[in-house]
Amino acid sequence: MSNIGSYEEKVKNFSWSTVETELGYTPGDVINIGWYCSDRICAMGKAGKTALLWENAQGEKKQYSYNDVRLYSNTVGAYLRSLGIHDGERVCLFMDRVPELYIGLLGILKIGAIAQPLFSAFGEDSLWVRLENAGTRAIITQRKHVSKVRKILDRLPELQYIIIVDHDGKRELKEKETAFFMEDEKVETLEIFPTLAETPSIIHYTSGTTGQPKGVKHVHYSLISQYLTAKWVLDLQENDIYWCTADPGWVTGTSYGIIAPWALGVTQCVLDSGFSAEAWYSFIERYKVTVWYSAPTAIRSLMKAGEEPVRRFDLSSLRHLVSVGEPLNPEAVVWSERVYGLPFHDSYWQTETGSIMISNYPGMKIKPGSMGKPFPGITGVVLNTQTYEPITEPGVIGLIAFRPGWPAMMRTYWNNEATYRNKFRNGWYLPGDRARLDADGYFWFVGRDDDVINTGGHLVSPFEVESALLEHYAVAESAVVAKPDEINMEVVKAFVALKPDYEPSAELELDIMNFIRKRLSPLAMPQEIEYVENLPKTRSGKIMRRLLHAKEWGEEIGDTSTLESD
Ligand code: 6R9
Repeated sequence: MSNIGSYEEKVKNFSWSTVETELGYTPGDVINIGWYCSDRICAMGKAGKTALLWENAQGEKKQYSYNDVRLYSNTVGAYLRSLGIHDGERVCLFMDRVPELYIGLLGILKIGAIAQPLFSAFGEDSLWVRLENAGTRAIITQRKHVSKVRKILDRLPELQYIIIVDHDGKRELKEKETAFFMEDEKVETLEIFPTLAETPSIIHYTSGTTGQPKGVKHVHYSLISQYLTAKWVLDLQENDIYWCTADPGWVTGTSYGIIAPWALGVTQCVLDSGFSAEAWYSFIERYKVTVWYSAPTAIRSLMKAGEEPVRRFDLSSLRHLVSVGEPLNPEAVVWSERVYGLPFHDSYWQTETGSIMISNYPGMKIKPGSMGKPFPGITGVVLNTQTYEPITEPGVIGLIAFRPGWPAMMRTYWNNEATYRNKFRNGWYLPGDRARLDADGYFWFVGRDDDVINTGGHLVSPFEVESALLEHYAVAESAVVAKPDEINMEVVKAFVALKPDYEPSAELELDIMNFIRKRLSPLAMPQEIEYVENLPKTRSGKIMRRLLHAKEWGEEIGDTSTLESD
């Protein structure tokens, strides 16, 4: 029997206050995610239960009980406090998927500070923009990533501490650096900061079309949504071994890779290593994974690897599969049902929504290619693009919209209230995606309503890449668009006009690619660079990305009346 039971029944009788009661929370009380994910589970008699099974690429293994998570998150909290870090201050987590990242997040939350998880693959520019915007006070990192922080340190006056979790003493600590070992001490008691429902918990950075990345501000009350969605969509149960393949630098890796499973007292496992079909299947076999939350890019890569590796491993422990991040191709659903004997269930949400909004629920009929239906308690519709009124006829494309008010909804964009306000029309929150509804009320994703590139589930802003390209010595101008890709759905493509003294060459192309990889990240790196003499522009001088995009996707170009040279 699934946790949700009947979807229709749950929609009819829904109330968030039932979750509050289940979690022993009364409005106005202290609610602290760090405490809920560790101390409370121990107090429920599960101190000895395994919270985390961890393994890295070298085969090194670690295991932590809920009591370990409680004690070590206390250790992190106490250490940060000893440095003078207090509630409301931003502490960045900049690490590979090491245990310190997962447990550290709870430690930060326990003292009421705000956690800012960032991908360790970020280069110095991507890192700087986000640390500067958040006014981050401390960064917790690993030796291998310190050099990136050092490069930008003098441009970050508010950054006081660089906390290194694996300092080996071989190299001297430099200015602002300090060594910290989570497992050196078990701090039995830590005074939990009395965070309330609306106290900020996490800032997650996400890319938009224009401007710098936006810091999405979440609060401790988001726990209510994350707990229930994980219970009903991921169907997490007492004896599950859960594997969320997402990195906590991405919202999926925190909402459903740290908070939800631990608030439910479930055992989860983490693989700190790159992708290969064999490595993943052998991980599932070794840990007897039962619930698997992954992404379409990974699923497409697994499809490409074929059925032969599937047969070499025992995957019989699997019982429920869920996907997020991009459109899940209907073929992927059909394939997984045939090959694993289980279909992937699509789920749709965003950094801004904080928790799953639309999904295919256990027990509900899956229509391959559809995202499913809104989560109980969520009013989700498709709006007319002109009037912002809900569309009632099935099959008509419009904007996805939600009635605000669910617990995990972002509270604002950090230092950017104007952009936040602009996400609402007629009292609806607009995630910026287009979809259509069918006669049964299922949502079918159509596309984004902006130029943001979704590469393998990661959002890349063309603006950010264009800005970085301009810093390259040979680039005069550039336009960045999405290009279709079999595995990643979209990849970054750059059209580049060179400065007068430079000639196009393959060498220069590689140099530009590497420049972006180092400055931003491997994901933001253009997979292709096309040299052009001039970029198509409007009469007012704006680059017409739409034109270049249409060319890449073989689409109609549409209205070009404002094109400069027509
Ligand atoms: C959790 C997460 C959000 C954007 C979202 C949409 C796309 C996410 C999807 C999907 C089609 C799905 N997206 N899930 N598109 N089907 N099931 O992905 O957060 O990184 O903020 O991205 O990703 O465009 O608006 P985030």
